[in-house]
Amino acid sequence: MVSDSDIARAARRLRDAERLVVLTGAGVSKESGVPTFRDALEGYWAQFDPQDLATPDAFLRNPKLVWDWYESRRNLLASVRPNPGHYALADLEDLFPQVVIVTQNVDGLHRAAGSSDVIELHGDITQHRCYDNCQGNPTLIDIHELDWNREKGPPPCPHCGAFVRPNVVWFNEMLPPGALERAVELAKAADAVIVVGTSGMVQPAASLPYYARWHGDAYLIDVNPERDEIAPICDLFLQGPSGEVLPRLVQALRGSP
Ligand code: BV8
Repeated sequence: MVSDSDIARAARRLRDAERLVVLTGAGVSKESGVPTFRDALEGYWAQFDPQDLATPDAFLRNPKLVWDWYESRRNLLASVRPNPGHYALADLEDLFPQVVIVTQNVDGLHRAAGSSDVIELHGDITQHRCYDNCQGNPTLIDIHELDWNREKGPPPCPHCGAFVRPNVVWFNEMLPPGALERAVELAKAADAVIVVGTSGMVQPAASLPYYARWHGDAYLIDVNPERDEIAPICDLFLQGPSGEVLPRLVQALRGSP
């Protein structure tokens, strides 16, 4: 349980910040019921490692397997809601001139909670695009307008016939144009960075706190029930679940003189 004194200390150090960047990972959605990326997959999917499925090679090797995995994750998302941690991050916009959420998550829960400036580094699992981006990057496709034999896996692109795929960034794929560049500039210019719910193992997202550390004088806070790869370079480690820690932090910020 994070002490009240650490929460108060974080609030004191954040109070005068003007440019706040929040980097989130799968942990911030855990209390919404969304398994983290490194949680063991369940049921039929337990036999797979997400890192082996979230790749272009896996999709091209077995399009139906990968398509069905994303379909199962999208179906789960249809029943989940933002948790108090997402709402607390959205509330920060009332307390600071600039708050940008840079997320590795593909679940859309920050936007659903009301955050207005969200950079989705790894895309959005509820969107789909042509594998070849035949009409431009990205060529978004609304699969609800398509009629295809779902037993066969992904539908063909209505424009060019290539596979339709989830609009997410797979391993060994480039991040969306401009997203990483903006996130790096924001990290360098930030005067405070809060890192929430990430193991800090996936690049280039995990490098963002280092940009803030090396290129600026940002105050870095890490929120995670476990010590992650980012904690050692942070000024303050608030050890606990984000759904409990973040609302306490916002409450302290509202109450701080
Ligand atoms: C790229 C979308 C250039 C898909 C995802 C060797 C060394 C270093 C890097 C590499 C390397 N070899 C290859 C690379 C690059 C590779 C990479 O980083 N690999 C790593 C794994 C070794 N990266 C890439 O390929 C990236 N692209 O580099 O492009 C390039 C181009 C061409 C050729 C080469 C390079 C693209 C990476 C994007 C991958 N896509 N997601 C999908 O979701 O299906 S990443 C995936 O992992 C998710 O987005 C997830 O968010 C993300 C990171 O994981 P975390 O969010 O941290 O989640 P995790 O489960 O790990 O941790 C959860 C944390 O939450 C834990 O710490 C836990 O303690 C905490 N927690 C639990 N409960 C709570 C909590 N926290 C708070 N509250 C709680 N209640």
